[in-house]
Amino acid sequence: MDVGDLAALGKKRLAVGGWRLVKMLSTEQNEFYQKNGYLHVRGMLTAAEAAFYRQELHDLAERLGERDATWSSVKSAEPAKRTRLMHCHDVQFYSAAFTSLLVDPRFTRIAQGIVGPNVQLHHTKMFIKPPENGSPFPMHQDYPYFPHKHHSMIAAIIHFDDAPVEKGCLRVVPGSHKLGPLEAIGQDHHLPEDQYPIDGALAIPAKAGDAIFMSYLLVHGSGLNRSNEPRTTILVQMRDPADVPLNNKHSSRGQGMMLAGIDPQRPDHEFAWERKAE
Ligand SMILES: O=C(O)CCC(=O)C(=O)O
Repeated sequence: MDVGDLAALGKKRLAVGGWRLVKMLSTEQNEFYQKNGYLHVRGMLTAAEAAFYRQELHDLAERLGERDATWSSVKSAEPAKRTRLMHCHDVQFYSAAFTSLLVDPRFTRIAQGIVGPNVQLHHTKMFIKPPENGSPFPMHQDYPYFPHKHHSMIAAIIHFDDAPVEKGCLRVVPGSHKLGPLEAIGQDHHLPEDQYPIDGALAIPAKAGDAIFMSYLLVHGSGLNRSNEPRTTILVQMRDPADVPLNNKHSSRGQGMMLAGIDPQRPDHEFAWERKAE
């Protein structure tokens, strides 16, 4: 096969799987997302797949040992009253199963439908809310952690077990992404509790295998896990590679990996031996 054939093959692939020709979201899904700032995709993974990923995360949590990521604003001063949140950043660096999941077309097609043809990884996080005392997340926007000029950043929370209300499921304020960046408080950038109580927000109970996609401007949080089972999820944060970060405080391993499409402006890698002496 010569170079000409290869180019033709590339074009053919684009015509078959290319973003311009394939509708990524239904009209209904698109309208719902534009209006509400989030989209609940039911059954993105099968129950068996969700169970496999769940086990991977629980095995990982065991290898890592206790790591509590409870937000400072909800951490009780009294150790006996403390809640717990097991956490790992950049899970795909710990288990290859998650590398595959990040580029699973069932996942990336929805992300493309929201972000556009090119979807770039920002970071991933595992959260396991342990039974009976799994920490809540105060209501917040993700914006202050990694502000971007064009607000293309979205999160997807993929559920590996059922998350009913009593497990501390995700809660959102529908349409709040239209308010733009809000003034946040404290080290963890939460919103005032009296204006945005967790229990006052809309609960989105989810099933194992569901994914919830949302804008980084959407006001969201989640309650305490009071149930007798863990709530197991990963959160994938993604953006359009052409968007412009307003600061570089939040860097992560794997940031910049393309999950779908291309990076139209990625600079060439510079090898150490190519750098000019200062
Ligand atoms: O997993 C959840 O319940 C919410 C996580 C979240 O809001 C975050 O990490 O920003």
